[in-house]
Formats: sequence, C-alpha cells, structure tokens
Amino acid sequence: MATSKQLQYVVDSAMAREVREGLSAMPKRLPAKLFYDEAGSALFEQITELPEYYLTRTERAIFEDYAARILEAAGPSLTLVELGAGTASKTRILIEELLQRQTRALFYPIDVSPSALNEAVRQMATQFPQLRVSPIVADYTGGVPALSRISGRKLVLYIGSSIGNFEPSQAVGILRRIRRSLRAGDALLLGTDLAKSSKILVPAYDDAQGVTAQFNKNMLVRLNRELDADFDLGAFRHVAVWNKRCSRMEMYLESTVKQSVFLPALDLDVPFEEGERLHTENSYKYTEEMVNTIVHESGFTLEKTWSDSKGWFGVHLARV
Ligand code: AVI
Repeated sequence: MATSKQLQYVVDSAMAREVREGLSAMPKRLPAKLFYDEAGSALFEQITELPEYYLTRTERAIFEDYAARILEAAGPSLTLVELGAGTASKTRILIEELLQRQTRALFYPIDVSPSALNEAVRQMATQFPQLRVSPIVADYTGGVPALSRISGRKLVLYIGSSIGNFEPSQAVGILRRIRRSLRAGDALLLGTDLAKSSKILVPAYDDAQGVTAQFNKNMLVRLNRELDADFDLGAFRHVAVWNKRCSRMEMYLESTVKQSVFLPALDLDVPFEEGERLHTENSYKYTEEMVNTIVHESGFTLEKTWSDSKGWFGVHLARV
C-alpha cells in the first residue's frame, strides 16, 4: 500500500560531512568548491563577462600582449599542461603562439570533471590539427603523478587566479605537490589577481546585475536539491567584503531574519541569528611579496612577471 510519508535517509558522503562541519562551526562556513555544479559553472562563465569582473579580460589581454615573450622565456620545444579546465579561451592564445614556434605540440588539460575535459578536447582538436590533446581526469590539488611520465620540457599553466581561492598555505601545498612531478627546467605559469583599491574589488564581487549574488546563492539551491534542505533564498543576502589585512575578498550569505534551516539528509537543524553570516569564499589578491613567498616556499624560482598597464593582474613564470 502506498504511503504519503516519504522515507527519510541520512546522506554520508565527503560533501555531506563538509557541509555538516561547516554549518555546525562558529562562524558558519561552506566550501567554495560547492559553487561549481552545472548551474554554478554556467553562472561563473557569465561572471567572467561582466563589466565589473576585470580578472578574465585583464589576464587575457596580458596573454595577447605577451604570449611570444612568455613562451620565449619558458624555453624551446614545450609541452603544455593546464591545471583546471574552463579557461580554454585564454589557453588558446598561448597555443596559437606555440604552434607558430613549433610544428606540433602536446597539450594535457587536467580537471576533475570529465565533461569539462571533453569540451576542451573537442574545441582544441578542431581548432588546432597540429595539437595532440590528452586529457587527464584528476584532482590536481593532490598532485598529478602522471605528469612525471611525460617526457620533454613542460610548461604547467595554472591561470585564472584559481590559486586565489585557496589559503596561501594550501596554495604552497598544491604547488609543492605539482612540482614533485616536474623535472629541472620545467616551468609553471601562474596567474594571480593583484591587491588593489576596494573601489575596484568590491563591485567585481558584487555586480550591478546580481549575477555574483545568484552564483553565491546557488550554493543554497544545491543544498536544497542534493541534501533536501529548506533554505529560503529570499531570507539570505549576498555580501562581498574587502579584508585588507588578509588581502582577500570575502563572500558571505547573510541571514536577513532570525530563522532555522533543516537539512533532513544530515538530520541537522541550523539556527541563524538576524544578520548572521555564512562564509562561502575567499579570493586572495596577491602582493608582490605574497607571490614571492608562495613560489619560493613551494620550491620554484620566480623568473619573470608580466602585468597589465594598471597593474591589476599578474602572470608569473616560475622555474623548477
Ligand atoms: C574561480 N575564481 C578565480 C573566482 C574568483 O574571482 O575568485 C570565483 C568567483 N567568485 C566570485 N566571483 C568569481
């Protein structure tokens, strides 16, 4: 006989554990990687085209202006590796330049998402017949041992300010693990957003059209769908703050009322005070000193930095 009462079950996945930990902590937090489900990735693509979000177009302009010098400095006969997909439009500028300098090239995009990789392979293979694309499905933050089996001089691209979403100490750990799979002479091309006026930074993370607000709230949409939570999207507001002391932009979801949210799949009740903030992301804005520190602490030597005319974004070449 059918019953109207649904069987409720508790979810015990790595993601569920992180959500439980974050929502039970004081202050409350959620891991930024939760942003990137299908809807979140599409919203991020939209963000990269917003007038206020200068990062993507500024880094692209650096590649357009300096691709030849970057590749010259990296060395002859390069094999490209890219950590994280979804940056294909900028990588393409470097590949175009690379194929002017060598008749054939190998490209290893690395990503946790097979669908992101498929898209990268499809686009690259049609645009560049002289390029052999070999995707690697891996979480690069844990290191990529498969890289050590690739012969020839490698240039590892870690662009788009992706490193900025990690704590600097975590960033050092990631770069160190990547370095372990590289050989002397290999290089890293690291893209970092740079510290600047809050008048530029805050709107980049709180745009007039509200796309970043939607991106931030998408985390709650995801918890409602995947963990059966009952977050009321109208009862939270998007907040972006410049933390000068830590040199980072911080994003929060602030509860506009005193309320309680229930996550049946975690059997967890989460009380919020009016005005209480849930921390969802840090985006570090590097100074020259911070770049030097993470590069050296991870065992690389910083050789050169290219920047735009306003000094808003940096592309750094570091050598093993
Ligand atoms: C992916 N990452 C580099 C973006 C950033 O700027 O930190 C994520 C983002 N968050 C809000 N807007 C964009």
